[in-house]
Amino acid sequence: MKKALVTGITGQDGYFMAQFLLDKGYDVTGIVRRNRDMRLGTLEMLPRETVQRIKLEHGDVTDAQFINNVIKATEPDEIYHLAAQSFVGYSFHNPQATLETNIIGTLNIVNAVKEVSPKSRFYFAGTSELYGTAEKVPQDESTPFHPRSPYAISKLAGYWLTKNYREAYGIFGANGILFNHESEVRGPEFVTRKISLAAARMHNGSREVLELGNMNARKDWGYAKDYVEGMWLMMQQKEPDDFVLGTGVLHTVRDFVEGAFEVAGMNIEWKGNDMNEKGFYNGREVVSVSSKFFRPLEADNMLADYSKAKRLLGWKPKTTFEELVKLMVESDIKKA
Ligand code: NAP
Ligand code: F7E
Repeated sequence: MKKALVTGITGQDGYFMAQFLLDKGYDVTGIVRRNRDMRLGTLEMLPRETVQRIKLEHGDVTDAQFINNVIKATEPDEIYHLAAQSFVGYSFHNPQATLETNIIGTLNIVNAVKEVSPKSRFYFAGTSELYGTAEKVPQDESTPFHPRSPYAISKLAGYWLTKNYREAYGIFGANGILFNHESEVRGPEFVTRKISLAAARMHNGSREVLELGNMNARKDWGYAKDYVEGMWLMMQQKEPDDFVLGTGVLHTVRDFVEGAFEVAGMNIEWKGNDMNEKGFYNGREVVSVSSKFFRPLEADNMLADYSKAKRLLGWKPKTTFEELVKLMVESDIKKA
């Protein structure tokens, strides 16, 4: 039986990765941060019998000794390093914590692979944020990077650590360069889930106003479940390599709002521009713009060219933008 170690198993991608690997017959170990309530994040949304099949190790990826011990004891065939401070907006407020978790956490793992488990294959959760202000549209594996946030800078270091340990010590280190991927278990601070949750509450009678930041921001949004399969495929290749995963389709935050409210049975009418833009349903204000949610810098024009993944991994996204919006809002309506 193949063994996998997943960091960040209590996050969005960890939720889908854990199920994917269990379905493939892997023996799965997950790293979980201790908290006083012993909460398990997204894993709590899985059936209890599924969670019981996962071995949990409590610790922090910034703790080198802990990481060394777990990797030495487990000797996993594959390590999916998904743990990160992943919220771009927060990284502007707390760059130090972001860099510590994302850089030192990654260093600890590649170093443990080199020292105590050199046969373990390593996946690094890289991001389209590396492109920042993109010099070429769409972006592929050879597009130059220009990170525009402390988060993106931390991920650039992780990307290069993975490549450096691959080249210097021969570890199997694969870099996924993944564009935005969302789901029904996305963290509530990310814009798609913030919108789907608000649309669901309003569908169920709430009379709130949803405050958003940059409505013109355009993202290449896919479904997280499709992307974990791509991560796994990268780890089944003969040689470690870097791969872009995305959809190749751009939508604005405004498009997401319109789609989500439509699924909730509310057609939005827009009035005003820029900071004065507002969305109305039946004459009532339901969406407004607030400076609170703007960032000092935006990463723009990020559109995936995933042709290498398609050619070499046989990977392509299965879920359209419309299907993604629908499944998120319907899930939130059910839960609300
Ligand atoms: P997420 O939902 O924010 O999950 C992050 C996970 O990391 C959580 O399980 C969190 O644990 C854990 N974590 C954070 N700091 C830790 C630490 N110091 N020690 C141990 N665990 C720690 O992120 P996601 O959306 O699943 O993304 C997975 C990975 O892909 C991340 O590395 C992210 O940067 C990257 N990525 C995501 C996207 C995307 O669109 N989703 C795109 C490109 C790359 P707690 O539950 O304790 O907080
Ligand atoms: O923002 C705009 C915001 O926070 C998306 C992470 O998984 O994907 C994710 O990072 C866009 C940005 O995700 C609000 O300015 C407008 O342009 O949902 P987000 P993100 O920053 O793209 C990348 C690929 C990762 O690697 C990250 O880990 O939406 N936006 N109004 C807003 N964003 C938020 N959060 N809240 C708003 O009210």
